[in-house]
Amino acid sequence: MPKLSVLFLGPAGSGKTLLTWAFGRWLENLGFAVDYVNLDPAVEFLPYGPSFDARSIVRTREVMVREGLGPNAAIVRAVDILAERYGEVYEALSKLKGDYVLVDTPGQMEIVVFRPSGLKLVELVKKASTPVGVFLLDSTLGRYEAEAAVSVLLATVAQLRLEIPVVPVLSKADASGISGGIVSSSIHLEVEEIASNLSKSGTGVLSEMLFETMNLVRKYLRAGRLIAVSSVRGDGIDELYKILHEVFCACGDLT
Ligand SMILES: Nc1nc2c(ncn2[C@@H]2O[C@H](COP(=O)(O)OP(=O)(O)OP(=O)(O)O)[C@@H](O)[C@H]2O)c(=O)[nH]1
Ligand SMILES: [Mg+2]
Repeated sequence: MPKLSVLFLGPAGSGKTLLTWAFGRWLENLGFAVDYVNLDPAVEFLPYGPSFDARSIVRTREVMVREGLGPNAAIVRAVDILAERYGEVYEALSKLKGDYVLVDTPGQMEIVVFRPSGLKLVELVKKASTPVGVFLLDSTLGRYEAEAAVSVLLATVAQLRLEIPVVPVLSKADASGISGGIVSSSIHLEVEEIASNLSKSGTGVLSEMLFETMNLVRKYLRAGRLIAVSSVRGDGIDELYKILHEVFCACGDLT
């Protein structure tokens, strides 16, 4: 039974699939055996060779045609079908023998984080291994400070929902001009500084809200710092590995 799994979570297009590949390649270069698991029935192209592929059970495109559904309803239905056939998924997951199992999740993060079928699939990963989530937010979407705050808060929500440790990570560092690696040594201070800047610029309610949510973040978020990665250049991936290792160790499952 594999011991350590990493679930790549995040909004559509945030870079989950490419980071699954880039992180796996990095681990393989260190000599680890890696199993890749694709839980996205909608994906057309995968850069990695999956040990288990949700599309062996259901494909979103086929569900669209068969049930006359639009793309969003079809992916929801496809993930429901996958969760209904949980026995097959669990059997495949429990047979994996790699040192690490990297789990690529569907584009629509709300399916994984909020719908029972997504939660069921995460439960199966939890049953078969010790999981840590990596919550990606695309660093090219807006001001870096705002992305940092949002990624920390969304990672906290995912953690509360999935009941696994979740590490926030800014993706696509190369495209936004951030150097990969640690962008803030303390998430706590970072978010407080952002809140204080918002307060100075007159956005009082937002600032107050961020201060309030800091208590939640401080209490529940496991990684003490925020990092950025580039799957294209490969930078920041060593820091991601260090953080995940710390979280796995804190879970007491590394022997
Ligand atoms: N420049 C740059 N582009 C990236 C990086 N990671 C992903 N991308 C690009 O972002 C787009 C989406 O990447 P994916 O890895 O497919 O993202 P995803 O979150 O798996 O997407 P969905 O599963 O469809 O939600 C692709 O065009 C990637 O090439 C990165 O580190 N740097
Ligand atoms: Mg993907």
